[in-house]
Amino acid sequence: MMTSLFVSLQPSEKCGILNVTKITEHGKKVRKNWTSSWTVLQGSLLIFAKGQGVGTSWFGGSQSKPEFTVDLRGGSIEWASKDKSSKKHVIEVKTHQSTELLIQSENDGVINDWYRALMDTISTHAWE
Ligand code: I3S
Repeated sequence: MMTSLFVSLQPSEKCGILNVTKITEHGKKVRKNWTSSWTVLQGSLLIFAKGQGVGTSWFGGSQSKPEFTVDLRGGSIEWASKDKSSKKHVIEVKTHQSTELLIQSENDGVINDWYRALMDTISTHAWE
């Protein structure tokens, strides 16, 4: 008899490499600093680590650690307008603490998947 193994991934759990910059921190505008970041969506948290490239060690490994984390509960996302960035495929993430980030990928399939996952997260993780 066959045994099936089901790996249950929540729709809001996702990881990959994205370009990211903060644009506002606690309501204050900050200078853009685009960096390539290993990005993890886990529960309501969006976690960024320094880009290590695909296939190298991840959190818990010796080479990569979380740099910055935002809680998406109470936040919102939208496609960034042209005045926010000249890049294409840019999502603007606003947190409840008035920190704003831009995340971007050159690949529209990749960024569309992130958009969906972030939307799912924001709509399913309400404040407890
Ligand atoms: O919105 P801005 O200020 O035109 O953003 C650009 C600048 O941050 C620029 O850096 P410097 O002003 O430090 O040279 C960056 O290199 C650009 O990437 C920023 O614009 P985009 O449109 O790429 O988000």
